[in-house]
Amino acid sequence: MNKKGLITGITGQDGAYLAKFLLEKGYEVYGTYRRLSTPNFWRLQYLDIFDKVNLIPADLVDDASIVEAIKISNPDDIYHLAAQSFVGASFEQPVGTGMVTGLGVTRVLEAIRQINPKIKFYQASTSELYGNSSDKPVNENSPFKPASPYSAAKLYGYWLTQIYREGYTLFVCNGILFNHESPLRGLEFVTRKISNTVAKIALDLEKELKLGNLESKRDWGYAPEYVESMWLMLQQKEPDDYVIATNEAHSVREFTEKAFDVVGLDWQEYVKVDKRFLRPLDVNFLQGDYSKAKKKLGWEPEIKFDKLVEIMVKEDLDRWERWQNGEHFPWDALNYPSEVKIVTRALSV
Ligand code: NAP
Ligand code: G4F
Repeated sequence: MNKKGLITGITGQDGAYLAKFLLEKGYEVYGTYRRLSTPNFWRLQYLDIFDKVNLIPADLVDDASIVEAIKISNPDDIYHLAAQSFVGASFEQPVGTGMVTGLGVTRVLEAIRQINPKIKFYQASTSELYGNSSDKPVNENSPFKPASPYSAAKLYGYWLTQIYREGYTLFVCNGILFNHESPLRGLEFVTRKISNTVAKIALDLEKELKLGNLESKRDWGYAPEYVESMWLMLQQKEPDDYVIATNEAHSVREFTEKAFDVVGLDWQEYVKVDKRFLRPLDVNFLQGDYSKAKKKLGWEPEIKFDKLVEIMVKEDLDRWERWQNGEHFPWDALNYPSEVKIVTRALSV
């Protein structure tokens, strides 16, 4: 019989890629989604897997819906990816982020404990846990120092996962994933904001790109490769925690420069710094040492920085060209408002 995997947050970037990966491995795939007034399945449609997955409505603030999702799917493995995942928004919705990104983990773990403690569990932990603790590569033993409501909520989820592992001997793992990007990345995140706007500028559909902190550095990898590591963690004999990264750090400025290079334009002519995109507190540097994952999981990244930027810009360019030619396809960018229309607290500081 096929194994069954339940993905919370299947409509997100990682959820969609993981669903595709598990389907290719022969899994029966279930995913939770939120009931929204406008359907939000474009990533599953874009990957051509919408008809191949089973969708269950559930919200992380509603314990009953999580219990129901687990009972309906009766999974071998749960990949807990659902979260309010945007660091910037966590400063605007600090309480909601705690309820969803933090307490949501406990709700899923507790449902597993009560319904079927044999279910294996993957927790989407993050490099944001380290915050500004180091300007060197960090590993599984490095100290944490969260710098946002998001990362504090994720730190809570990280510890709950360890507590359920030790306290109830559940098979649960923390994947401490560093930033991973793709053409399916949400438009609010800096990489996709850049690739999408650069593509529009190249086609004369946009005039400028407004960004915040250009100097912060991230360890950016390619999302389709990162979801494989989630599955690998659940295939091991013992549950454990792993850093997944490229061990390279590049600045937002470098990403921007490379992205404009892809379309043959000089970034300095188009980029403006806008203080609305600065955060009350930012993480300046993140770089991950993934030696443990390489040794124990046999996992290693292949797509590095230059290639990643190229993939993202070329895909957004292709989409806008197809749209100009009258083609219709599932895509987020058409409905995304210019960020200038979004009023946040930062406007008044
Ligand atoms: P994403 O694209 O923002 O997807 C988040 C998913 O969570 C979406 O399916 C979203 O549903 C769902 N969700 C949000 N609030 C929910 C709620 N209250 N109830 C149920 N579902 C809810 O994030 P991602 O990039 O795929 O990341 C996946 C996970 O990995 C997240 O937990 C993120 O924090 C973590 N992570 C990401 C990275 C990265 O670089 N991408 C790195 C480390 C860790 P809607 O589609 O309805 O909004
Ligand atoms: O793309 P970002 O919003 O991602 P961030 O904050 O690193 O968080 C992402 O990665 C985490 C893993 O480390 C995940 F846990 C989390 O869920 C999410 O996926 O911002 C990256 C950097 C920040 O320093 C930000 O201040 O880019 C800087 N930045 C500069 N201008 C900007 C902008 N960020 C955004 N979103 N928009 C800007 O205009």
